[in-house]
Amino acid sequence: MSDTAGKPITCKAAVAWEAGKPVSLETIEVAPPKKGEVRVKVNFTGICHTDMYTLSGSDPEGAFPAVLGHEGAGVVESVGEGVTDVKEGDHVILLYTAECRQCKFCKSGKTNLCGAVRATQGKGVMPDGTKRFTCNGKELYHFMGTSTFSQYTVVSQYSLVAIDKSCPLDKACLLGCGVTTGFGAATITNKIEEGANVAVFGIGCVGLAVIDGASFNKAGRIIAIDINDGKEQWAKKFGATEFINPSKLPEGKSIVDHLIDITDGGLDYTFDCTGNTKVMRSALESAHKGWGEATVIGVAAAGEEISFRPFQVVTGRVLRGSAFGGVKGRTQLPGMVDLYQKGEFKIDEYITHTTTLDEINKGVDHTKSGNCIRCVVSMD
Ligand code: NAD
Ligand code: AHE
Ligand code: ZN
Repeated sequence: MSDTAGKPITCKAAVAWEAGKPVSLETIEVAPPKKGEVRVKVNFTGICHTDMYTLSGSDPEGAFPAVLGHEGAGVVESVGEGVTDVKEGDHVILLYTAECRQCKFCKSGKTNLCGAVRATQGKGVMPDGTKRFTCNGKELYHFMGTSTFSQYTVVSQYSLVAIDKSCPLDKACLLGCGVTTGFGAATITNKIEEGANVAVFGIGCVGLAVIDGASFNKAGRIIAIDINDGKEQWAKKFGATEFINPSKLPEGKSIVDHLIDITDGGLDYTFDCTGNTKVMRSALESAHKGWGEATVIGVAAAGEEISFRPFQVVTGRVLRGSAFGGVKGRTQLPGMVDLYQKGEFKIDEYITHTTTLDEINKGVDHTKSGNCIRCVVSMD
Protein backbone atom coordinates (compact mmCIF):
# COMPACT_ATOMS: atom_id res chain seq x y z
CA MET A 1 0.00 0.00 0.00
CA SER A 2 1.28 3.50 -0.78
CA ASP A 3 2.53 5.71 2.09
CA THR A 4 -0.18 8.22 1.29
CA ALA A 5 -3.14 5.78 1.25
CA GLY A 6 -5.87 6.82 3.65
CA LYS A 7 -4.37 10.28 4.19
CA PRO A 8 -5.01 13.63 2.53
CA ILE A 9 -2.48 14.55 -0.17
CA THR A 10 -1.23 18.11 -0.58
CA CYS A 11 -0.47 18.91 -4.21
CA LYS A 12 -0.73 21.55 -6.92
CA ALA A 13 -3.80 22.20 -9.03
CA ALA A 14 -5.11 24.80 -11.45
CA VAL A 15 -8.19 26.24 -9.75
CA ALA A 16 -10.96 28.01 -11.66
CA TRP A 17 -12.12 30.42 -8.96
CA GLU A 18 -14.74 32.09 -11.12
CA ALA A 19 -16.08 32.11 -14.66
CA GLY A 20 -14.24 34.19 -17.22
CA LYS A 21 -10.98 34.44 -15.22
CA PRO A 22 -7.71 32.57 -15.86
CA VAL A 23 -7.21 29.46 -13.76
CA SER A 24 -4.84 29.95 -10.86
CA LEU A 25 -2.09 27.64 -9.64
CA GLU A 26 -2.83 26.70 -6.02
CA THR A 27 -1.77 24.25 -3.34
CA ILE A 28 -4.78 22.08 -2.56
CA GLU A 29 -5.65 19.13 -0.33
CA VAL A 30 -7.08 16.00 -1.91
CA ALA A 31 -8.98 13.76 0.53
CA PRO A 32 -8.58 9.97 0.39
CA PRO A 33 -11.05 8.02 -1.75
CA LYS A 34 -14.24 6.89 -0.02
CA LYS A 35 -16.15 3.67 -0.72
CA GLY A 36 -16.31 2.99 -4.48
CA GLU A 37 -13.79 5.75 -5.28
CA VAL A 38 -10.24 5.85 -6.58
CA ARG A 39 -7.50 8.45 -6.07
CA VAL A 40 -5.33 8.94 -9.14
CA LYS A 41 -2.01 10.70 -9.67
CA VAL A 42 -2.65 12.59 -12.89
CA ASN A 43 0.49 12.56 -15.06
CA PHE A 44 -0.84 14.27 -18.18
CA THR A 45 -3.96 16.09 -19.22
CA GLY A 46 -5.08 17.55 -22.51
CA ILE A 47 -6.97 20.83 -22.63
CA CYS A 48 -10.28 20.46 -24.47
CA HIS A 49 -12.51 23.23 -25.79
CA THR A 50 -15.20 22.03 -23.40
CA ASP A 51 -12.93 23.09 -20.49
CA MET A 52 -12.75 26.56 -22.09
CA TYR A 53 -16.52 26.58 -22.57
CA THR A 54 -17.15 25.86 -18.88
CA LEU A 55 -14.47 28.32 -17.80
CA SER A 56 -16.16 30.99 -19.93
CA GLY A 57 -19.34 30.70 -17.86
CA SER A 58 -21.48 29.37 -20.74
CA ASP A 59 -22.00 25.90 -19.24
CA PRO A 60 -25.29 25.59 -17.34
CA GLU A 61 -23.61 22.89 -15.25
CA GLY A 62 -20.52 24.99 -14.48
CA ALA A 63 -19.97 25.37 -10.70
CA PHE A 64 -17.17 27.49 -9.22
CA PRO A 65 -14.65 27.35 -7.67
CA ALA A 66 -13.71 24.15 -9.45
CA VAL A 67 -10.90 21.96 -10.65
CA LEU A 68 -11.59 21.62 -14.39
CA GLY A 69 -10.03 19.17 -16.89
CA HIS A 70 -11.38 15.91 -18.30
CA GLU A 71 -8.77 14.54 -20.73
CA GLY A 72 -6.37 12.88 -18.29
CA ALA A 73 -4.24 9.82 -17.79
CA GLY A 74 -2.28 8.77 -14.72
CA VAL A 75 -1.57 6.11 -12.12
CA VAL A 76 -3.81 4.80 -9.36
CA GLU A 77 -2.46 6.01 -5.99
CA SER A 78 -5.02 4.28 -3.75
CA VAL A 79 -8.49 2.79 -3.88
CA GLY A 80 -11.46 3.10 -1.54
CA GLU A 81 -13.42 0.26 0.04
CA GLY A 82 -15.07 -2.13 -2.39
CA VAL A 83 -13.03 -1.18 -5.46
CA THR A 84 -11.95 -4.32 -7.28
CA ASP A 85 -11.50 -3.39 -10.95
CA VAL A 86 -8.39 -1.23 -10.51
CA LYS A 87 -5.53 -1.33 -8.03
CA GLU A 88 -2.66 0.84 -6.86
CA GLY A 89 -0.09 1.29 -9.65
CA ASP A 90 -2.51 0.68 -12.53
CA HIS A 91 -2.16 3.06 -15.46
CA VAL A 92 -5.53 4.61 -16.17
CA ILE A 93 -7.48 6.92 -18.43
CA LEU A 94 -10.12 9.02 -16.68
CA LEU A 95 -13.64 8.80 -18.10
CA TYR A 96 -16.08 11.68 -18.17
CA THR A 97 -18.60 9.21 -19.58
CA ALA A 98 -18.71 6.64 -16.80
CA GLU A 99 -19.59 2.98 -17.30
CA CYS A 100 -21.11 1.08 -14.33
CA ARG A 101 -22.47 -1.90 -16.32
CA GLN A 102 -25.46 -2.06 -13.94
CA CYS A 103 -27.74 0.85 -14.73
CA LYS A 104 -30.52 0.77 -17.32
CA PHE A 105 -28.40 2.78 -19.78
CA CYS A 106 -25.41 0.44 -19.50
CA LYS A 107 -27.64 -2.64 -19.73
CA SER A 108 -29.68 -1.32 -22.66
CA GLY A 109 -27.11 -2.16 -25.30
CA LYS A 110 -28.28 1.06 -27.00
CA THR A 111 -26.04 3.78 -25.60
CA ASN A 112 -22.69 4.49 -23.95
CA LEU A 113 -24.32 6.97 -21.56
CA CYS A 114 -24.36 5.74 -17.96
CA GLY A 115 -26.74 6.80 -15.20
CA ALA A 116 -24.64 5.81 -12.19
CA VAL A 117 -22.82 9.07 -11.46
CA ARG A 118 -24.11 11.51 -14.10
CA ALA A 119 -26.50 13.47 -11.83
CA THR A 120 -23.90 14.18 -9.13
CA GLN A 121 -21.20 14.69 -11.79
CA GLY A 122 -23.29 17.51 -13.28
CA LYS A 123 -23.49 19.15 -9.86
CA GLY A 124 -19.70 19.01 -9.42
CA VAL A 125 -19.76 16.59 -6.49
CA MET A 126 -18.86 12.95 -5.84
CA PRO A 127 -21.66 10.33 -5.93
CA ASP A 128 -22.25 10.74 -2.16
CA GLY A 129 -22.85 14.48 -2.69
CA THR A 130 -19.58 15.67 -1.09
CA LYS A 131 -16.27 16.98 -2.45
CA ARG A 132 -12.66 15.76 -2.08
CA PHE A 133 -10.82 19.01 -2.89
CA THR A 134 -10.11 21.92 -0.53
CA CYS A 135 -7.94 25.00 -0.94
CA ASN A 136 -7.16 27.05 2.18
CA GLY A 137 -10.15 25.43 3.85
CA LYS A 138 -12.54 26.23 0.99
CA GLU A 139 -14.16 23.32 -0.86
CA LEU A 140 -13.68 23.10 -4.64
CA TYR A 141 -16.17 21.56 -7.04
CA HIS A 142 -15.28 18.55 -9.19
CA PHE A 143 -15.77 18.71 -12.97
CA MET A 144 -17.12 16.10 -15.39
CA GLY A 145 -16.35 13.43 -12.78
CA THR A 146 -12.64 13.72 -13.55
CA SER A 147 -10.99 17.09 -12.57
CA THR A 148 -7.70 16.39 -14.31
CA PHE A 149 -6.17 19.87 -13.80
CA SER A 150 -4.85 18.61 -10.43
CA GLN A 151 -1.81 16.48 -9.66
CA TYR A 152 -4.15 14.16 -7.76
CA THR A 153 -7.87 13.63 -8.29
CA VAL A 154 -10.57 11.40 -6.84
CA VAL A 155 -13.08 9.71 -9.15
CA SER A 156 -15.80 7.08 -9.02
CA GLN A 157 -14.63 3.53 -9.75
CA TYR A 158 -16.85 3.77 -12.85
CA SER A 159 -15.03 6.84 -14.17
CA LEU A 160 -11.68 5.30 -15.06
CA VAL A 161 -10.24 2.38 -16.98
CA ALA A 162 -6.94 0.55 -16.60
CA ILE A 163 -4.83 0.35 -19.74
CA ASP A 164 -1.71 -1.43 -20.90
CA LYS A 165 1.32 0.04 -19.11
CA SER A 166 3.31 0.15 -22.34
CA CYS A 167 1.06 2.92 -23.72
CA PRO A 168 2.66 6.32 -23.03
CA LEU A 169 0.42 8.38 -20.76
CA ASP A 170 1.21 11.66 -22.54
CA LYS A 171 -0.57 10.18 -25.58
CA ALA A 172 -3.16 8.04 -23.77
CA CYS A 173 -4.64 11.15 -22.13
CA LEU A 174 -6.09 12.23 -25.50
CA LEU A 175 -8.22 9.08 -25.48
CA GLY A 176 -10.00 10.68 -22.51
CA CYS A 177 -11.92 12.95 -24.86
CA GLY A 178 -11.14 14.49 -28.25
CA VAL A 179 -9.61 11.59 -30.18
CA THR A 180 -12.04 8.96 -28.89
CA THR A 181 -14.99 11.29 -29.44
CA GLY A 182 -14.30 11.91 -33.13
CA PHE A 183 -12.98 8.46 -34.00
CA GLY A 184 -15.90 6.80 -32.18
CA ALA A 185 -18.49 9.10 -33.77
CA ALA A 186 -17.34 7.88 -37.20
CA THR A 187 -16.87 4.21 -36.36
CA ILE A 188 -19.29 3.46 -33.51
CA THR A 189 -22.12 6.03 -33.36
CA ASN A 190 -22.19 5.97 -37.16
CA LYS A 191 -20.71 2.87 -38.58
CA ILE A 192 -19.62 4.65 -41.75
CA GLU A 193 -19.70 2.16 -44.61
CA GLU A 194 -16.97 1.67 -47.20
CA GLY A 195 -17.41 4.20 -49.99
CA ALA A 196 -19.85 6.44 -48.07
CA ASN A 197 -19.48 10.18 -48.63
CA VAL A 198 -18.79 12.24 -45.51
CA ALA A 199 -18.62 15.93 -44.62
CA VAL A 200 -16.99 17.17 -41.43
CA PHE A 201 -17.71 20.72 -40.24
CA GLY A 202 -14.99 22.05 -37.91
CA ILE A 203 -11.45 20.74 -38.19
CA GLY A 204 -10.17 20.79 -34.63
CA CYS A 205 -9.08 17.70 -32.72
CA VAL A 206 -12.61 16.27 -32.82
CA GLY A 207 -13.16 16.91 -36.54
CA LEU A 208 -9.75 15.45 -37.39
CA ALA A 209 -10.57 12.35 -35.37
CA VAL A 210 -13.85 12.00 -37.31
CA ILE A 211 -11.80 12.19 -40.52
CA ASP A 212 -9.36 9.57 -39.19
CA GLY A 213 -12.31 7.32 -38.25
CA ALA A 214 -13.95 7.82 -41.65
CA SER A 215 -10.65 6.89 -43.36
CA PHE A 216 -10.31 3.87 -41.06
CA ASN A 217 -13.76 2.72 -42.24
CA LYS A 218 -12.73 3.36 -45.87
CA ALA A 219 -15.19 6.17 -46.57
CA GLY A 220 -15.34 7.53 -50.13
CA ARG A 221 -15.18 11.31 -50.30
CA ILE A 222 -14.29 12.97 -46.98
CA ILE A 223 -15.01 16.69 -47.30
CA ALA A 224 -13.49 18.87 -44.58
CA ILE A 225 -15.09 22.28 -43.93
CA ASP A 226 -13.59 25.06 -41.83
CA ILE A 227 -13.53 28.86 -41.84
CA ASN A 228 -9.80 28.69 -41.05
CA ASP A 229 -7.73 28.00 -44.20
CA GLY A 230 -4.89 26.76 -42.01
CA LYS A 231 -6.96 23.63 -41.36
CA GLU A 232 -6.74 22.41 -44.98
CA GLN A 233 -3.32 20.83 -44.60
CA TRP A 234 -4.39 19.27 -41.28
CA ALA A 235 -7.55 17.80 -42.79
CA LYS A 236 -5.66 16.32 -45.75
CA LYS A 237 -2.96 14.86 -43.50
CA PHE A 238 -5.71 12.98 -41.63
CA GLY A 239 -7.36 11.65 -44.80
CA ALA A 240 -9.76 14.32 -46.10
CA THR A 241 -10.14 14.20 -49.86
CA GLU A 242 -11.26 17.84 -50.16
CA PHE A 243 -11.33 21.06 -48.15
CA ILE A 244 -13.85 23.90 -48.34
CA ASN A 245 -13.75 27.26 -46.62
CA PRO A 246 -17.45 28.22 -46.51
CA SER A 247 -16.63 31.91 -46.10
CA LYS A 248 -14.91 31.85 -49.52
CA LEU A 249 -17.77 30.51 -51.63
CA PRO A 250 -19.06 32.75 -54.44
CA GLU A 251 -21.41 35.54 -53.26
CA GLY A 252 -24.87 34.13 -52.47
CA LYS A 253 -23.81 30.46 -52.55
CA SER A 254 -24.43 28.67 -49.24
CA ILE A 255 -22.28 25.79 -48.04
CA VAL A 256 -25.42 23.60 -48.10
CA ASP A 257 -26.16 24.37 -51.76
CA HIS A 258 -22.51 23.90 -52.65
CA LEU A 259 -22.28 20.51 -50.92
CA ILE A 260 -25.51 19.31 -52.52
CA ASP A 261 -24.23 20.39 -55.94
CA ILE A 262 -20.84 18.73 -55.69
CA THR A 263 -22.17 15.46 -54.25
CA ASP A 264 -25.16 14.80 -56.47
CA GLY A 265 -27.74 15.50 -53.76
CA GLY A 266 -25.93 15.46 -50.43
CA LEU A 267 -23.77 13.43 -48.09
CA ASP A 268 -24.32 10.02 -46.52
CA TYR A 269 -22.88 11.27 -43.21
CA THR A 270 -22.23 14.75 -41.87
CA PHE A 271 -20.75 15.82 -38.54
CA ASP A 272 -20.86 19.09 -36.64
CA CYS A 273 -17.61 19.54 -34.72
CA THR A 274 -17.99 23.30 -34.13
CA GLY A 275 -20.66 23.79 -31.44
CA ASN A 276 -22.31 26.42 -33.70
CA THR A 277 -26.06 25.78 -34.02
CA LYS A 278 -26.20 27.28 -37.53
CA VAL A 279 -23.52 24.83 -38.62
CA MET A 280 -25.54 22.00 -37.05
CA ARG A 281 -28.44 23.04 -39.28
CA SER A 282 -26.16 23.05 -42.33
CA ALA A 283 -24.96 19.57 -41.38
CA LEU A 284 -28.56 18.32 -41.41
CA GLU A 285 -29.50 20.12 -44.61
CA SER A 286 -26.47 18.86 -46.51
CA ALA A 287 -27.26 15.23 -45.61
CA HIS A 288 -28.77 13.30 -48.54
CA LYS A 289 -32.54 13.14 -48.86
CA GLY A 290 -33.92 9.74 -47.84
CA TRP A 291 -30.92 8.44 -45.87
CA GLY A 292 -28.32 11.07 -44.95
CA GLU A 293 -27.37 11.12 -41.27
CA ALA A 294 -26.14 14.26 -39.46
CA THR A 295 -24.41 13.93 -36.12
CA VAL A 296 -24.00 16.77 -33.63
CA ILE A 297 -20.81 16.49 -31.60
CA GLY A 298 -20.09 20.17 -30.84
CA VAL A 299 -21.25 21.66 -27.56
CA ALA A 300 -23.41 24.77 -27.91
CA ALA A 301 -23.67 27.41 -25.21
CA ALA A 302 -26.57 27.56 -22.73
CA GLY A 303 -29.78 28.83 -24.34
CA GLU A 304 -28.74 27.99 -27.92
CA GLU A 305 -31.19 25.97 -30.00
CA ILE A 306 -31.05 24.26 -33.40
CA SER A 307 -33.81 25.14 -35.86
CA PHE A 308 -34.68 23.45 -39.15
CA ARG A 309 -37.74 22.69 -41.28
CA PRO A 310 -39.36 19.46 -40.10
CA PHE A 311 -39.56 18.60 -43.82
CA GLN A 312 -35.82 17.92 -43.60
CA VAL A 313 -36.43 14.91 -41.37
CA VAL A 314 -39.79 13.97 -42.87
CA THR A 315 -37.87 13.40 -46.07
CA GLY A 316 -35.57 10.90 -44.48
CA ARG A 317 -32.63 12.79 -43.09
CA VAL A 318 -31.64 11.80 -39.55
CA LEU A 319 -30.28 14.13 -36.87
CA ARG A 320 -28.51 12.54 -33.93
CA GLY A 321 -25.84 13.36 -31.37
CA SER A 322 -22.76 11.61 -30.12
CA ALA A 323 -21.19 11.78 -26.66
CA PHE A 324 -17.66 10.40 -26.24
CA GLY A 325 -18.04 8.86 -29.69
CA GLY A 326 -20.51 6.28 -28.43
CA VAL A 327 -17.58 4.56 -26.70
CA LYS A 328 -18.13 2.57 -23.50
CA GLY A 329 -14.94 3.57 -21.75
CA ARG A 330 -14.24 0.66 -19.42
CA THR A 331 -15.14 -1.94 -22.04
CA GLN A 332 -13.81 -0.39 -25.24
CA LEU A 333 -10.88 1.92 -24.44
CA PRO A 334 -8.36 -0.88 -23.79
CA GLY A 335 -9.10 -2.10 -27.35
CA MET A 336 -8.57 1.39 -28.69
CA VAL A 337 -5.24 1.53 -26.86
CA ASP A 338 -4.27 -1.74 -28.62
CA LEU A 339 -5.30 -0.33 -32.01
CA TYR A 340 -3.24 2.79 -31.35
CA GLN A 341 -0.23 0.70 -30.29
CA LYS A 342 -0.54 -1.23 -33.55
CA GLY A 343 -0.49 2.04 -35.49
CA GLU A 344 -4.06 1.69 -36.76
CA PHE A 345 -5.10 5.21 -35.82
CA LYS A 346 -3.44 8.46 -34.85
CA ILE A 347 -2.86 10.10 -31.46
CA ASP A 348 0.62 11.66 -31.49
CA GLU A 349 -0.17 13.75 -34.57
CA TYR A 350 -2.77 15.86 -32.71
CA ILE A 351 -0.27 17.21 -30.19
CA THR A 352 0.81 20.62 -31.45
CA HIS A 353 1.73 22.11 -28.07
CA THR A 354 2.94 20.93 -24.68
CA THR A 355 3.19 22.79 -21.40
CA THR A 356 3.47 22.27 -17.65
CA LEU A 357 0.92 22.68 -14.87
CA ASP A 358 2.78 25.83 -13.71
CA GLU A 359 2.20 27.33 -17.16
CA ILE A 360 -1.25 25.94 -17.83
CA ASN A 361 -2.60 29.39 -18.74
CA LYS A 362 -0.17 29.40 -21.67
CA GLY A 363 -1.80 26.12 -22.68
CA VAL A 364 -5.21 27.77 -22.41
CA ASP A 365 -3.98 30.58 -24.70
CA HIS A 366 -2.63 28.01 -27.19
CA THR A 367 -5.95 26.16 -27.11
CA LYS A 368 -7.83 29.34 -27.97
CA SER A 369 -5.32 30.44 -30.64
CA GLY A 370 -6.77 28.70 -33.71
CA ASN A 371 -3.48 26.95 -34.54
CA CYS A 372 -3.49 24.46 -31.70
CA ILE A 373 -5.01 21.03 -32.21
CA ARG A 374 -4.22 19.75 -28.72
CA CYS A 375 -1.99 21.02 -25.93
CA VAL A 376 -0.88 18.34 -23.48
CA VAL A 377 -0.02 19.48 -19.95
CA SER A 378 2.65 17.65 -17.96
CA MET A 379 1.45 17.67 -14.34
CA ASP A 380 4.75 16.93 -12.52
P1 NAD B 1 -11.73 23.29 -31.96
O1 NAD B 1 -12.08 24.67 -31.53
O2 NAD B 1 -10.31 22.88 -31.95
O3 NAD B 1 -12.27 23.06 -33.43
C1 NAD B 1 -13.41 23.67 -33.92
C2 NAD B 1 -13.15 24.07 -35.36
O4 NAD B 1 -14.36 24.58 -35.90
C3 NAD B 1 -12.10 25.16 -35.55
O5 NAD B 1 -11.10 24.73 -36.46
C4 NAD B 1 -12.88 26.34 -36.10
O6 NAD B 1 -12.13 27.13 -37.00
C5 NAD B 1 -14.04 25.63 -36.77
N1 NAD B 1 -15.23 26.46 -36.98
C6 NAD B 1 -15.75 27.40 -36.14
N2 NAD B 1 -16.85 27.95 -36.69
C7 NAD B 1 -17.03 27.34 -37.89
C8 NAD B 1 -17.99 27.48 -38.93
N3 NAD B 1 -18.99 28.36 -38.83
N4 NAD B 1 -17.88 26.68 -40.01
C9 NAD B 1 -16.87 25.79 -40.12
N5 NAD B 1 -15.91 25.63 -39.17
C10 NAD B 1 -16.00 26.39 -38.06
O7 NAD B 1 -12.61 22.30 -31.04
P2 NAD B 1 -12.52 20.74 -30.77
O8 NAD B 1 -11.66 20.47 -29.59
O9 NAD B 1 -12.23 20.02 -32.02
O10 NAD B 1 -14.03 20.48 -30.29
C11 NAD B 1 -15.09 20.71 -31.20
C12 NAD B 1 -16.41 20.78 -30.47
O11 NAD B 1 -16.73 19.50 -29.94
C13 NAD B 1 -16.43 21.73 -29.29
O12 NAD B 1 -17.71 22.36 -29.26
C14 NAD B 1 -16.28 20.81 -28.09
O13 NAD B 1 -16.82 21.38 -26.91
C15 NAD B 1 -17.08 19.62 -28.57
N6 NAD B 1 -16.79 18.32 -27.96
C16 NAD B 1 -17.84 17.47 -27.85
C17 NAD B 1 -17.63 16.20 -27.36
C18 NAD B 1 -18.77 15.21 -27.26
O14 NAD B 1 -18.59 14.14 -26.67
N7 NAD B 1 -19.94 15.49 -27.81
C19 NAD B 1 -16.34 15.81 -26.98
C20 NAD B 1 -15.29 16.71 -27.17
C21 NAD B 1 -15.52 17.97 -27.66
N1 AHE C 1 -22.45 20.58 -19.16
C1 AHE C 1 -22.66 20.76 -20.55
C2 AHE C 1 -22.60 19.41 -21.24
C3 AHE C 1 -22.05 19.61 -22.57
C4 AHE C 1 -21.87 18.30 -23.32
O1 AHE C 1 -22.69 18.00 -24.17
N2 AHE C 1 -20.83 17.55 -23.04
C5 AHE C 1 -20.46 16.41 -23.87
C6 AHE C 1 -19.03 16.13 -23.65
S1 AHE C 1 -18.00 17.45 -24.13
C7 AHE C 1 -16.48 16.81 -23.86
O2 AHE C 1 -15.56 17.68 -24.29
C8 AHE C 1 -21.18 15.14 -23.48
O3 AHE C 1 -20.68 14.06 -23.64
N3 AHE C 1 -22.37 15.24 -23.02
C9 AHE C 1 -23.13 14.13 -22.51
C10 AHE C 1 -23.21 14.23 -21.01
O4 AHE C 1 -23.72 13.30 -20.36
O5 AHE C 1 -22.76 15.26 -20.48
C11 AHE C 1 -23.98 21.43 -20.85
O6 AHE C 1 -24.04 22.14 -21.86
O7 AHE C 1 -24.91 21.27 -20.03
ZN1 ZN D 1 -13.53 17.30 -24.13
